[in-house]
Amino acid sequence: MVPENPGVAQVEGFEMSTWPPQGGWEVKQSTSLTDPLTDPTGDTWNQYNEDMQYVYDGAFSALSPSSAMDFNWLITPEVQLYGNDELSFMINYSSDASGYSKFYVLVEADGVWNTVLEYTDETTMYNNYDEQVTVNLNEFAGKVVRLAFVLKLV
Ligand SMILES: [Ca+2]
Repeated sequence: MVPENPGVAQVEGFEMSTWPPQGGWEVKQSTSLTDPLTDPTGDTWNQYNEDMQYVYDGAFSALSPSSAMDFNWLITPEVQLYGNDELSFMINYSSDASGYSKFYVLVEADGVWNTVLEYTDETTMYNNYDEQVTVNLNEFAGKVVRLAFVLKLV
């Protein structure tokens, strides 16, 4: 049995004074979801506070602008997962007939990235901070993982 989380939540609101956040956060790019990760060139994930409709709480958010090319990865530090851990986040994501941006959440465990959430259907979808997204991580209980938020813009 993997022990349950003793009650410790790791929270990131992107309010820091450096980008990416300290402690092992990384920003990478790739030409597909399975190609090697490379250091970013051009626009990609960044700390953002220019238009508050894209900030859920506080003064800042993490945003990947529509000018970003290829697959843009925002990767967390390593985290020890317990038996009952889950990932929760707020997102401002829109997909409609004018563009089908793709969004993924991946978990790296034992050296392999696993897709645990994907918004890839060419359907109209809005979640403009309307409701929290929660991802069950039971599959990775007991492992040390990294999580990645990946955006592929049109
Ligand atoms: Ca924030």
